[in-house]
Amino acid sequence: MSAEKTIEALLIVDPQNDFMPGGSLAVPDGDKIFSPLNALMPKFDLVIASQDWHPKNHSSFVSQGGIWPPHCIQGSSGAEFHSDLDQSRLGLIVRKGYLPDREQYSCFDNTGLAEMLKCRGIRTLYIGGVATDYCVLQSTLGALKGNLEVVILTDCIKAVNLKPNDGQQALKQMTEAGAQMSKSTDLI
Ligand code: VGL
Ligand code: ZN
Repeated sequence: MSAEKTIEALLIVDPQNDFMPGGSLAVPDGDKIFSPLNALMPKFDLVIASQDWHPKNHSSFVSQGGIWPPHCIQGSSGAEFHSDLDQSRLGLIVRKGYLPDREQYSCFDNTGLAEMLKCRGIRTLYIGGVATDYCVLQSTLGALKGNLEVVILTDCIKAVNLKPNDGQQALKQMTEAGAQMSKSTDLI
């Protein structure tokens, strides 16, 4: 008899051109996540990446009364994964934000991801990506609600910081909700 191995997945939130330096909604130092995340991929049973995937008239855009510049428009180069992401190990891609009237910051909002992970026996989800204060935060809260254990990779996330403390606040909120914090270097 062998002890049951915990099956673990890595979720990389929105590693897309528009969120990287030079993109339309650039997250400062966003591209620094790739080197540690690529190095971690081989350790996981499943690597998932999400894609913000908006129609041209998405309600989050300033033109529609929202707060964001147009970003991650379906089929545009800005919506593509950044070239530094090692796509060879992606086992699953989750798209969100494709309905015009729905914000969908969370990868677990109406995507079926929690059920899918459960079907594959995954109980622990490591999370990196952008942005700490929006999609990483909301995806973490969604994963915890779905009864997954969550470990945030603190050196593999970057914040937009519309207000200077938003990233710090998000870390606090995720911790209080039950997420663990770890550096990727502690896992290798
Ligand atoms: C995001 C702002 C707008 C994110 C997505 O991926 O965190 N932020 N859309
Ligand atoms: Zn968006």
